[in-house]
Amino acid sequence: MSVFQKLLEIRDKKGAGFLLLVDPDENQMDKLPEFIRIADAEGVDAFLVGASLLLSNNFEDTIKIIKSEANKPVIIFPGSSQQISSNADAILFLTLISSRNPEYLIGEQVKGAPLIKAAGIEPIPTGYILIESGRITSVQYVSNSMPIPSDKPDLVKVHALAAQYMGMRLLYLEAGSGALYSVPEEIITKVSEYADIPIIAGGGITSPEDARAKVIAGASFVVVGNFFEKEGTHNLLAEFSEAIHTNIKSEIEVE
Ligand code: 1GP
Repeated sequence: MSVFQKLLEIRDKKGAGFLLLVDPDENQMDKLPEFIRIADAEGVDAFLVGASLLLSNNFEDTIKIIKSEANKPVIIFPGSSQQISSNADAILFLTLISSRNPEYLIGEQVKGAPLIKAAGIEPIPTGYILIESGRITSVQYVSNSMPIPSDKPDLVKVHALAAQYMGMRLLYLEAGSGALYSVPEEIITKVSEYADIPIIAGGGITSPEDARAKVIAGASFVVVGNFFEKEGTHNLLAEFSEAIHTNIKSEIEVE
C-alpha cells in the first residue's frame, strides 16, 4: 500500500490523521529517540521531517532515528530540493500554489524530481497554500511569497481548486511554523466544501481544542510541530491524538 493510501485509510478510520512535524534543527538528537517512541505510542499517525532552512547536519539522522524508533510513515516535508533522502518513505511534492515566485512553483520541483526518483521514495503531489497569520513567517520570508489574507476565503478556495485541477492529491493550508494565528476554521470549511482533495492544516496549532476544531471544520490531517519542541509538552501527545481522532473519540463516547 502506498503511503498516500495509508494516509487516506487513517483518515477514514480515525476521522483525521495526526502528523507530527520534526524539525531537524529544533530537537536535541540525544533526546529524539525517546520523544519518537512516546509519540508513536501516543497515537501519532505519521512523521513529517523538514524545515524552511536547515542550519545543522541532522536531516538524515533525524529520519533514521524516526524510522528505527517508530513504525509509522516518515514523510519529508521539504523546504527545498536539498531535503531529499532515501531513508524516508515518501515526500510531499510541494507546489507553493499561493506564490508567484517561479522558483517555488517549478524551479525546486525540477531540481528535486530526479533526486526523488533516484531515492526511490513516493512523491505525494501537494498544493501548498500560505495563509496570513499575524506576522511574517519563515516560509513566507524564505520563499519570497505573499500569503493569502486570512479574511479572503474565496482566494484560498480558487487556489485550492486550481491545485486539484492540476492533479495534486493533497492541499496543505499553512499558517507557518509558530504562527500567531492558525488557519481559520472558516477557511478550512469553505475550501473543504469547494475542492475535493483532502486538507492538511498546520501552523500555530497549540492546543488539542484548536487541533480538533480544524478537524471539525473539514481538515483530514493536522500538523503540529513547534508546540512539542517546548519542554514539558510531551505528556499532551495523547490528548492531541484523542482530539484529532474524532471517530475513535465518538466510539468511546457511544460505549
Ligand atoms: C509548519 O505547519 C507546520 O510548517 C507546523 O507548524 O510548527 O507551528 O506547529 P507549527
